[in-house]
Amino acid sequence: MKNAVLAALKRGEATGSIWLTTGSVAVAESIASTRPDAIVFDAQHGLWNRESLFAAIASVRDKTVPLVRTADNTPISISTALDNGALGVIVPMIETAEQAAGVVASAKYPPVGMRSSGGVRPLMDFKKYGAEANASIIVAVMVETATGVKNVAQIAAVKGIDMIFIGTGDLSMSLGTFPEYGPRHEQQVRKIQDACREAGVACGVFCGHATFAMERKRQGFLHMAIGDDGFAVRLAAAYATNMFANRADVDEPPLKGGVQVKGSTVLLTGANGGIGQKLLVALLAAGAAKVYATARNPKSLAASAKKGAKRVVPLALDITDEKAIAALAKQCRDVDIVINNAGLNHNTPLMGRPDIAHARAEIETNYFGPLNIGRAFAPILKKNGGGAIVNMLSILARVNLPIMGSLCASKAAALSMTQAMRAELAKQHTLVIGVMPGAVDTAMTASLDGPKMEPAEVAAAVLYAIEHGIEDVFPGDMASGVAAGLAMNPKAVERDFAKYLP
Ligand code: 3PY
Ligand code: MG
Repeated sequence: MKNAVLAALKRGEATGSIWLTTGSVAVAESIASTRPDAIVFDAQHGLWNRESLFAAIASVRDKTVPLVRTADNTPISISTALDNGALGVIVPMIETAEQAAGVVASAKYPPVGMRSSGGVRPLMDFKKYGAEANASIIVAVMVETATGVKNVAQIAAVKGIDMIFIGTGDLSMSLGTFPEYGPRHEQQVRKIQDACREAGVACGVFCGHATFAMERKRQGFLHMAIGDDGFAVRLAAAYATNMFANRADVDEPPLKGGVQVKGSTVLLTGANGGIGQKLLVALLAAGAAKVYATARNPKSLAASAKKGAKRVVPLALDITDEKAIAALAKQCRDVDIVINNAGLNHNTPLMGRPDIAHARAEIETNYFGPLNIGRAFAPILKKNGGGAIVNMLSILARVNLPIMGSLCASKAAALSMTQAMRAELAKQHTLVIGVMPGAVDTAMTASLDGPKMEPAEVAAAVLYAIEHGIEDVFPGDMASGVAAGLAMNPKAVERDFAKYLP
């Protein structure tokens, strides 16, 4: 009988478990497919019964190590778990060495203990099972009360205990530190760990999430609860529901709507670019009263201005020129909506360049440019009732594509800036939008292969976001797919993008 978690404990290597409370065989099988080191069926607080546990263990045991946190420390709770095929028990609320010795007796066959022989699974090949079980099954007890901590040295010294597992929730209740854990709680946790070290017994701890479990691993704990099924299901559902409802949390009020484009005055930078031209067309079609359309060379806007009759005001602007931005803000006092669309992409890597000239130029245009425009126009927007600022970012603000690494870094800076602008300008009711498209079919991406979305689609998504108050916009299937991937498995997305090297 192989037990990879027991072997790891003996080698002093840390493992992690997902705890299952929903009592669902389907959820158990699905979670096992993610290959955690162990799955802990929680029979103390979870919905498992004898039959569902039997079926669930069958559905996971070829992929992971099935363990059971028993309902309590009675022989029947312990033997039910083991007879169902669990490769270990984690017995809750142990406070004395006597109780710990009782757990060992219930979990081990004679002559070591007094576990009764039987059970559907063990009897399928009892000769083998009976011979191997005592040495292959993990016997863990939970210390999770002040009394348990007081007696932890004696508990750890009980022969046959493989691990003491700390229930941090109950411990904090018992110590009176709940809902904060705090230094007193941590002191007790470390006291348990020290006693385990002294006795040569493994120490595990409940963590709840993987980042904290990594910290506990660094601190020398050997088994961590790293997540649970209730949380996993809720997390994925909440991500989907909240994203779709354009809110951060179920308790947030529904979205209030955005800023009307019809009748508004808009400042649009980079109006002669691939997306800029389509934004201009879309703004006019939606009834914008006036669009200050800027470009470094305003002559390039002549045709658009003509089509827009008197509603388009073409202006020269280099967005890296602070003085020009200040002069523009003096001239355009009636702006309601600012669209920071101008951008620069040298399509070059960060490391494989002779110098940082491209990186610096992209930061100037993609970060300091919109920042200066935002700072210059925020007072105007405030005076005009709040309005909106739209920052044209890229999905590459969220993950770096090394063939254009410096562009990505500048967009990441601009994304962070967008969050700060949003926070600071909330009190003046300015809606701040970050637009993160994938590859768009413009001159900027001419050298790139692969699918690209139409600039008109991006423009449509921007106008929709302005009018509906959507803060984070992922136009198109590429961007929205990457955003979903980043929410689920950011490392996998990073590794995938890392393949695109110069
Ligand atoms: C606790 O934190 O008390 C536990 O038992 C973990 O489920
Ligand atoms: Mg507990």
